[in-house]
Amino acid sequence: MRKTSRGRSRPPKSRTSGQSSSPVDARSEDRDNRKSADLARDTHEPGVTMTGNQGVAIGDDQNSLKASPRGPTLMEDFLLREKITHFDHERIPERVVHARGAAAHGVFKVYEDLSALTSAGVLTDPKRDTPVFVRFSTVAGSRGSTDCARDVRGFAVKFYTDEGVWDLVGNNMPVFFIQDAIKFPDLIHAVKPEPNNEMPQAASAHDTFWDFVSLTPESAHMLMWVMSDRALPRSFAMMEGFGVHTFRLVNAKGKARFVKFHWKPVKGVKSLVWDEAQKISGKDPDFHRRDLFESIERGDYPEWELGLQIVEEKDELKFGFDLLDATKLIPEELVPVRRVGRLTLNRNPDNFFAETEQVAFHTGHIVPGLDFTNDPLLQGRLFSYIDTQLRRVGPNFAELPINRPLVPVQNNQRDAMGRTAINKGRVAYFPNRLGGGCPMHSPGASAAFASYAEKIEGPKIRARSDSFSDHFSQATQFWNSMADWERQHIAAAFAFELNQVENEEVRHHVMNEILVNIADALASAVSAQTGIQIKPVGNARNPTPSAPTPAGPLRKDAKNLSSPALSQDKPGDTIKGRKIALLGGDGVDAGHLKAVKDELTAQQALPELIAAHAGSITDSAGKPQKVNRAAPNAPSVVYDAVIVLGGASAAALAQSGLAIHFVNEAYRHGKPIAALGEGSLLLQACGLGQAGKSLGVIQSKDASAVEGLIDALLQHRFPRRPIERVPA
Ligand code: HDE
Repeated sequence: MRKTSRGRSRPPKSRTSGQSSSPVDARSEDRDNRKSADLARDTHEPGVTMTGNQGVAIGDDQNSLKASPRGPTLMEDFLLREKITHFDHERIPERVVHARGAAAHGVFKVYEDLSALTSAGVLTDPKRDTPVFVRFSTVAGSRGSTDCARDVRGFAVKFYTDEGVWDLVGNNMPVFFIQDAIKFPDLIHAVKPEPNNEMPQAASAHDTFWDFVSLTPESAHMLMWVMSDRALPRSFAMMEGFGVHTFRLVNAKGKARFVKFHWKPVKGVKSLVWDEAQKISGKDPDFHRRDLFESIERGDYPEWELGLQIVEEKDELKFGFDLLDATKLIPEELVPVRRVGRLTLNRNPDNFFAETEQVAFHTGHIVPGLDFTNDPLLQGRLFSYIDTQLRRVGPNFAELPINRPLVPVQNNQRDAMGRTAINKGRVAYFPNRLGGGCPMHSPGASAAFASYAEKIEGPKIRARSDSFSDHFSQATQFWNSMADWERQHIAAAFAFELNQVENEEVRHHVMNEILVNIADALASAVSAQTGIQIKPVGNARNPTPSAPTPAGPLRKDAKNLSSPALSQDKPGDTIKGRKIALLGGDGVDAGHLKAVKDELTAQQALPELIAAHAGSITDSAGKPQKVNRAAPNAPSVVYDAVIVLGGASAAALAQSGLAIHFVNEAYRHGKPIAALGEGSLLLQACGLGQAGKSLGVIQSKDASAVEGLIDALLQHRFPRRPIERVPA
């Protein structure tokens, strides 16, 4: 009677609904993915006959057992109790930070043998496909919050290597707010919703956050990143990833070098704008996870290259900042990023809870060939992650299918809640004779993990190195590296946040202890938008007198530092995966519609026809055309560009408030706009008839404007448009 099949749970059909041929490849790739095969052992089909948890068949799951049809429910009803109590226990504690996330399976492959640098198999064997599971997240919001909050994004990669699990638990920004782990609970308490009223959700724009950072000048550099558009990624696939800390690579001879890890997105680094992000948070709070899920389903696999910045040990102290200080980055212009391998995400999880929620990352999951440094933030994380997994997932978290390594786990750790292994034998200790000495130390020295024998000498002391005290030079460097429009966005973001802060003293201190020390132009732009006066406190050498860990002297060249690699002001080379709204209606020009769809689909972009209602419309040739979304369900904020099609539908669109708002809003957010033939009527109704190509507005009598639109989409956005008077 009990008929639960234990094969892969995914019916092949659900993977072939995409537009490209790649899902077929996905399935064959997937069969070769050893972690997918491993997970298949625990993946279940729904089965045909319903049973209880003990396997007994259930005949009625809709009525509880009662003393007569209108009588009380009986305690005897073991099926009711089993179902309800299991339901009551369905949740585990959400992550204290990074609660909201989305994840995918994939594979990593190194381009060439890096054994000169490391003995880690994942980085030395170019033939090896290492399965990975990658989870992206926001930091401050709770599990049900929005994807598009202004926030850092987590970028956590679990590599299932042949030598054990390696977790690279990074972010989409290369630096962090604080230098020492002991400050982390304070930072998080400050940024999370305020404890008296649990507001605001998933936002740093409130008093406690700015109070904390105004007294924590080491956060200045990271503040620049989170106030920049990097905090508003267009897609997970369009953001960089960073290991943040300096790690070590160690080769088979025991020679160590410092390394910074980077993930470089193949689609380039592209962002939303703030007004758009806020609106998406209402219209589609799942914007990023939907984008990730759908792109994988259709075979547009997100990809990144792994980059390494290598620093020889002898060069450790040559940079003018400390490599152990996580508030500093190594400019790519000083140490180039060597691209060494490729990460491809090609399969969605089967079950969000079992995989995305229960995956347990830990900075201490590393393999031979890698090692830590003394970065005090990293050192603290080494305590925190194991602790949080024990609390959140339980003592046997490492046994769960998503967490277990592909290699056997053999030790004398035993028992505890939820244990699945049935360990045989009477021996659970080492050394032993009774078990033949097993499991014993790894005989091949190179196969075993050995900590790098760094020489450490010094007093036991609760202090911070002076080399960590320049809190502003790299914040200035970030500002100097930005394009004009990126600077405007940063200043506007600071202004937005500070305008939400009620306490005048906090506002004053952010301005006069932090912003004035980063850049005069930033301080005056924020001052103009917030009304906070620039009145420096303290003296120039020690500009943050009230901070417990005040700033030290700046670098002499601070004002001139710049790292052009940090700017997003560069065209991309693909429009793959961009969503383009096609505005039409009954009588839409059939030729336009076909030409536009063909051209965009050939570029692997995603054209969607939007009309007044769902179902279909009739084109100028009298043929029905499927509508992808009804206008009220299709906000412009979830599209990358808009094309107003020609034909009889255009006149109606020019009279539609919804259509006018759609185009105005797209214009305001810098999105490319094209009008074909009569479609120009809608642009005129928006007052955009004269806006030209240089502003990303393209008009043509025929369908040729679509080519201009594709060029414009490669620019991503037109942030220099005059938008002050745009009513959207
Ligand atoms: Fe985390 N962090 N963190 N963090 N972190 C967690 O672990 C912590 C830090 C990062 O998708 C927690 O499983 C401390 C830096 C990511 O599951 C917790 C400190 C960076 C994720 C924790 C930091 C990160 C976490 C919460 C200061 C970038 C999500 C739930 C020393 C390099 C991983 C959990 C996922 C998650 C502690 C700072 C990245 C509590 C104490 C710096 C991507 O252990």
